Amino acid sequence: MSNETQYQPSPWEWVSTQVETYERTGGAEGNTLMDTGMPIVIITTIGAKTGAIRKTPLMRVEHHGEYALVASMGGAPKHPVWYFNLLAHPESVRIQDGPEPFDVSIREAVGEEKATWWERSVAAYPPYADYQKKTERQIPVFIATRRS
Ligand code: F42
Repeated sequence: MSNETQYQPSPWEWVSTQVETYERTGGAEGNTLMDTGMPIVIITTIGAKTGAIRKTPLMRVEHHGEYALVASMGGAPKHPVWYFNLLAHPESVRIQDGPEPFDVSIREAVGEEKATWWERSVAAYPPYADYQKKTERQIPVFIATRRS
């Protein structure tokens, strides 16, 4: 059977458990990063290679109904795999921030727009600043806008 359109949970158990809890409770539980109390959202992407459905918790960085998706992965030297999923299938991205997921359009932030969203991201989740110091790569930021 093809993997296409099948959900493939993250191989990291703490991540797949968070997604499962969030979805089962419509965002009422599993809605923060561990015990930090800082809110998260779940994004759904399509695997660049497999075509499988991938679900990824990210910190909630929201401003006037738009969201930043910060590909920080704790300041690791490489981009997270979901970054490449976004590039490969930008038309198939959803966000869940509460009970129901919704479709979004995405664009990678550059220049002044990136600087503005980076500030918002660090305000929402201050460790992003440390993650950027830890790595030589520029941490990518996508902006996601709800599709009407
Ligand atoms: N990560 C962030 O980057 N930013 C955040 O703000 C963030 C917040 C956060 C909050 C809560 C939480 O539970 C996790 C959080 N994370 C955050 C971690 C995040 O959820 C991801 O786990 C992390 O960014 C790593 O993403 P990843 O896509 O690299 O995940 C790896 C471990 C993974 O799932 N690998 C899969 C595997 O099987 O090894 C492959 C997944 C995949 O999409 N494969 C593609 C495909 O085609 O299916 C392509 C495969 C390829 O090789 O290209």
